[in-house]
Amino acid sequence: MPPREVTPPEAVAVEPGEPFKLPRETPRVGAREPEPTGTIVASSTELRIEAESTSNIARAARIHPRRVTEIVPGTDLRRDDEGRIRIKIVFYGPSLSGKTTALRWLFANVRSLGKGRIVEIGDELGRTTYFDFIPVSAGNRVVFDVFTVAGQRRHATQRINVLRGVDGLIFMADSAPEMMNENLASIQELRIALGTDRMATLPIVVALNKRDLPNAMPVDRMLQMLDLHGYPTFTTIATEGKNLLRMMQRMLRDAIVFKIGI
Ligand SMILES: Nc1nc2c(ncn2[C@@H]2O[C@H](COP(=O)(O)OP(=O)(O)OP(=O)(O)O)[C@@H](O)[C@H]2O)c(=O)[nH]1
Ligand SMILES: [Mg+2]
Repeated sequence: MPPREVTPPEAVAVEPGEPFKLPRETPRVGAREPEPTGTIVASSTELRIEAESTSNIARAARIHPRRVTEIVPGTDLRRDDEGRIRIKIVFYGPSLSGKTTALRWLFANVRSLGKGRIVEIGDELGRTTYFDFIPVSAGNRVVFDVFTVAGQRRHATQRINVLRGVDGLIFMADSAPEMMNENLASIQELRIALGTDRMATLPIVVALNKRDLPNAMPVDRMLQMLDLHGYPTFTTIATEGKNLLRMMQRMLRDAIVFKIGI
């Protein structure tokens, strides 16, 4: 059966720092100057984020344009005290898209890889306030440091800081139509924070999560709106673990090939 077409919601006005709400009667575009916090701002006509403050946060977080050595496999390796190569994987995406749920599932269910302790820095409602983290080892040569970011708009600084030194990125979008604005804002922020050269060369895998929702947006429509056609894409249900392992295997493989060249 062809996917049912769902009309995405119009972008709506959101005050800086305020949680996302569905359309107001009167969009308050430009009602207040955005505060210089890197906060994502959506407007009724276009979705825009505070580009300058996002770039400033990225600069402060020392996310520089890629150096040539970084794109030549095997030339920019980080090793720990035990001589193991460390590869950093980051789950990025808007709040509530399922990043922590996916990491918890992988932590609980993947037996073939050695895992350290899971670290979650979140609030009492389970929303990440800084990051979640697990080290995952593949043999005794490589350790993947797997992080999730804090997706809430107000945690832009923490989120962008986690991107420093990223070697592989999973962009986890929410398939709920009413979350499309959040997905768009998040990918825009990511593009600004990483810069176009890094976006073009970094191994990136797309996870379209919450595919169990009866009104999940059609895959093609999501990829087109987010301009993510061409990346390896997985439809996932993080609460059930559906496709998470396949998605993760692809991410680890791409990151290792990119980083080490094997
Ligand atoms: N229906 C459905 N719910 C999901 C799925 N994945 C996650 N959820 C639910 O979505 C909510 C948010 O999940 P989290 O994993 O905490 O989201 P997050 O992306 O870590 O959010 P932040 O930490 O704020 O960035 C939880 O109630 C999850 O149970 C899914 O595939 N389907
Ligand atoms: Mg989380």
